[in-house]
Amino acid sequence: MSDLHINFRQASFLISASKLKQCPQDSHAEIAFAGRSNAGKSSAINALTRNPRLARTSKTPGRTQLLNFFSLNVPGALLVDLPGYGYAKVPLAMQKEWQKHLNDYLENRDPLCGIVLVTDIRHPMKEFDKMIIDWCIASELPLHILLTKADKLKRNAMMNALREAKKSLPKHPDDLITLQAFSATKGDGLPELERQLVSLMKPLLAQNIETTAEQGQTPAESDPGSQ
Ligand SMILES: Nc1nc2c(ncn2[C@@H]2O[C@H](COP(=O)(O)OP(=O)(O)OP(=O)(O)O)[C@@H](O)[C@H]2O)c(=O)[nH]1
Ligand SMILES: [Mg+2]
Repeated sequence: MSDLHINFRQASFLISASKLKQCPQDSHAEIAFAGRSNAGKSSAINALTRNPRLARTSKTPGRTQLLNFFSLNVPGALLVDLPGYGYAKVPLAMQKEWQKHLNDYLENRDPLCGIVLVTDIRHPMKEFDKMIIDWCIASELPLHILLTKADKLKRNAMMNALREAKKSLPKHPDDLITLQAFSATKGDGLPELERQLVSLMKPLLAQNIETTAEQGQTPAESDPGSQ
């Protein structure tokens, strides 16, 4: 596994999808960034990849309306910027349509190996966040919670918010849920986020390399994903 070095700085835009069927086939380890509209998902991806122009960010909530896929340097390693949830100004019918596709993606996307839930540290764990947390526990999908915009709080308030958020989590298996304070603006918490993502993606990527080697292929030539 040691030659498998995931470099988040080598990320590039791959494709946008509005439904599961359009999602890329050659994915082997995928991490999706979920969260309420305007929480800071796209900004977190840009901070992680050190590319401020990679995912589009905006002061206008509801900016990301599609599932946007970004590929990393290791074949089959993808990050996904999910549409924000709960933006009231989007017509209800459209919100329902997004929700349907989002649910379909979460329920049926085989290469999905973890969720990063992005939530504002000043008012975390709203209804959508709780829904994602419950869903991850029920489906035993690893969840990493980013309490973002931590730069808006003083250190004590930040530590309190982190402690309170931890306490508010429902009962879950050890190691299934991790949690950290984060700031996309300042880059605080990046090493921890990187470490967490690598630990979620690496086993699947290594497994894919092994399987394709057994089949006498290079990972890039490998069979399309298990969609
Ligand atoms: N101070 C501060 N502002 C942030 C941080 N992260 C994001 N923002 C700001 O929050 C706003 C929303 O950020 P986005 O990254 O576009 O949020 P999003 O979750 O992708 O939003 P949607 O695509 O609408 O769902 C922007 O004005 C960002 O500049 C942060 O860590 N600190
Ligand atoms: Mg966005």
